Amino acid sequence: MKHKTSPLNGDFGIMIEGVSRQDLLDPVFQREAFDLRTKHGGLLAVRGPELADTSPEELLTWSEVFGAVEYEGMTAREDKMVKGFPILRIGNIRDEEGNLKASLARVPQLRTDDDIRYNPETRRPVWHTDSTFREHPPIGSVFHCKQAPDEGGETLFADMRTAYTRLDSVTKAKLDGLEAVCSLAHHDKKINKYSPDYPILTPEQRAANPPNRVPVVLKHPVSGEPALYGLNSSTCAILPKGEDIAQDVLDIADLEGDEHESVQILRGLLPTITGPDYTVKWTWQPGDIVSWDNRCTIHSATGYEYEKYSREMWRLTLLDRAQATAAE
Ligand SMILES: O=C(O)CCC(=O)C(=O)O
Ligand SMILES: [Fe+2]
Repeated sequence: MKHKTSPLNGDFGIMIEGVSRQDLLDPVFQREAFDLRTKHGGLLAVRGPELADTSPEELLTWSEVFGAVEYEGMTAREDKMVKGFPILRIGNIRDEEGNLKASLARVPQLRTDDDIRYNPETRRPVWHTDSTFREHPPIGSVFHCKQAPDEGGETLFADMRTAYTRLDSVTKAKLDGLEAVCSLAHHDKKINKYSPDYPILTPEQRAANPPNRVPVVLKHPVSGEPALYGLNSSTCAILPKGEDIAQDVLDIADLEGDEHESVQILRGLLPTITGPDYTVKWTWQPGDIVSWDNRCTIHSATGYEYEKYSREMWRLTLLDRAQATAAE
């Protein structure tokens, strides 16, 4: 690679600097960037003076390097999408009438870097893997910054490959045999409990969205390396592989929003695996493009002064190419 590269935290995460818009379209650069991301635990940032002007087409081409871009949901959220593209805006920007043009979820701002570590009392930051409740969870995302707040709005990433590697062999063997039960109904009810405007699923929707099960230790299909996997707000129980979930456990999870105590086997690790040895705090500059791999990283948003600063991010979701083809 002829560009300057800087590791972000040991062997987790890598940044390539001096990247041009043309580089994003160059197959040789693309290949090298893909390999660098794999080697560095599934987290890659590119930065360069002209990247703030990256077009939707260029971003789409760049995203296809890392997976099959998802087009579903485009029409449902049209006002929050870059017109005509599978690109979701995230942030607090509004149109002339004052309507939000981006998907906004308010979360606390980091006060100090100590706040990066998961706090079991507040259950924040909301560290997660995206959408494991889906039958084919997305394999990653590409996130591009158009406008950044002067302070805050960082995205946090944690290294689930190292998190697994550093476990003792007894814990490893125990986790290897487990599956996370991930339910959309549970996820929505949990959010609804602290944010009552958030809708919960109707009984019909619940029936149409049964929980999805994912391994708690996922072997990465490209690198072959195992990583901890499957923890987010939809994770309602953790069970031995193949063991049925009792209907009453699922009902309590979906209808009351209460997580089964078995989830603690993963959640209990969070304070350790979101400590400084495992994490990257990415502070956005306009133009930055970060690509993360959901199969070996977890991430979290952080807040900023929502009335004072503007944040505009463009997000593409990546699917496994095999599944994306099968669905066509
Ligand atoms: O806004 C952020 O920094 C991260 C949001 C997030 O979790 C996501 O896009 O999946
Ligand atoms: Fe996310």
